[in-house]
Amino acid sequence: MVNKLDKTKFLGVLNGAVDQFMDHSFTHVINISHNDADGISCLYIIQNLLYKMHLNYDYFIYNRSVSWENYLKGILSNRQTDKNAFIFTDVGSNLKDLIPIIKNRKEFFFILDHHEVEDDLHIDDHPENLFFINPSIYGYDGLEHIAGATLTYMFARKIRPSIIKQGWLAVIGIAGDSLKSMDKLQSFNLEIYEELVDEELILDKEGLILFGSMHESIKKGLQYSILPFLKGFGGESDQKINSFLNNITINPKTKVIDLSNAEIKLLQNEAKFESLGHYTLLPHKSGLLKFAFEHALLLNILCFKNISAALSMIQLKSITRYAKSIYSEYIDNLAKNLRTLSIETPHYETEKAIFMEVKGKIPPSNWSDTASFSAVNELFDSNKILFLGGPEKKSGTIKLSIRCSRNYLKKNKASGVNIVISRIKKELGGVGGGHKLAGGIRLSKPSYNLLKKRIDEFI
Ligand SMILES: [Mn+2]
Repeated sequence: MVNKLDKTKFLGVLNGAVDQFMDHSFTHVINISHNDADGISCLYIIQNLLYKMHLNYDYFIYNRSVSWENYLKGILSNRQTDKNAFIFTDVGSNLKDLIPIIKNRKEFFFILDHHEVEDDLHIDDHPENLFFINPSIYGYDGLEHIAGATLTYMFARKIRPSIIKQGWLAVIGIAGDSLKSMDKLQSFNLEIYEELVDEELILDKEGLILFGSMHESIKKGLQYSILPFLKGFGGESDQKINSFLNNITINPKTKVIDLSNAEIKLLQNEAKFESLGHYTLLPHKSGLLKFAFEHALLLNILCFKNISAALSMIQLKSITRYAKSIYSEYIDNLAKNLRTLSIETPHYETEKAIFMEVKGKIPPSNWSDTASFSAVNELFDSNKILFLGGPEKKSGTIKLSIRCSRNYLKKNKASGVNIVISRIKKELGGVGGGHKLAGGIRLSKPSYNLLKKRIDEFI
């Protein structure tokens, strides 16, 4: 669904929902949010709002792996009252499944989401107890213009302006979802960011961008930057990086953020890359957690490993030893995997697709993230779709992570990853799905061989 930008209409719907939420004087509110950095940021914004409003609340995390029907079965109570409300944040806009459930309930439902709406359901058909706020319907791009946490922050701030103090959470959501330096923000993300900078609630800095390792020394920065991934440095040995830096007379122990302008210039010239931009510091935090991008990345990693650790990290001023070790291990693996991938030549390539068969070279549990970051870093021809994977023992199938770059999407609006996956499933079977930029599929070995032959028909 591609619509013309309609700011007035979107803000009208947002304000309407805000008025309804304030007028109803609910007694109990349940927030359901997504298990990633953006979702957890939404959760804390809503919790702060409800606390300020002296409302009782509960929260649940939804990882979108079960159907809404099964998930909500465990949450919806037999006793229904219109004094209760649900707020769904960043959990997708699966109205086809949700509306039949909501229609039969007395509670009010507020859905705040920035994911693209797949089902073509008319807003006029919505039940009266549903308030559906999704800027993508009004032409906004959920990845570029408005994070889930940005939308949630806008909603909460209209109800209690003092929520601005929790605005840093929106920046965590933006950093976690957009994977871009802060000079590239647009639209509502940019609007709220500028206000938070003006209010000195966050600090905006300009410098060398080595995301993933902004809190580290320049030696570790080069070695473990995942955005950009620096070919020839990323995942390489200590000795190689140290001798490079010593040769150009930069102390390997200098912190990335303490490099002088002259040192940054020298480094970029000698290492042949360009990576200047803006990053955010959170004044009330220290160490790794002071860096918005790294804080968000840590939340995204912990969400898969240990959701309670992720939730507690929001409230902590400095990182725990446990979280630090998980973070280091993740970054170390990712940098090494990206290195492996960047020195491999494609195993099979067509006009429109690249296949990388990485079994034995990259552990299967890392396939998805390696594929994602290789797409974000454009380690491959960005005019092609990447299929990364190989045989998976436990399912006896070929498991593929499928990615394209944002540049690819700009040029090929009609065939994002999700569309390619549904065409493959229709012709060759298999299980899988995804969104525009990323997805995955499991296929039988014969189907996989056919896929390689016929891939350009599906793209
Ligand atoms: Mn999100």
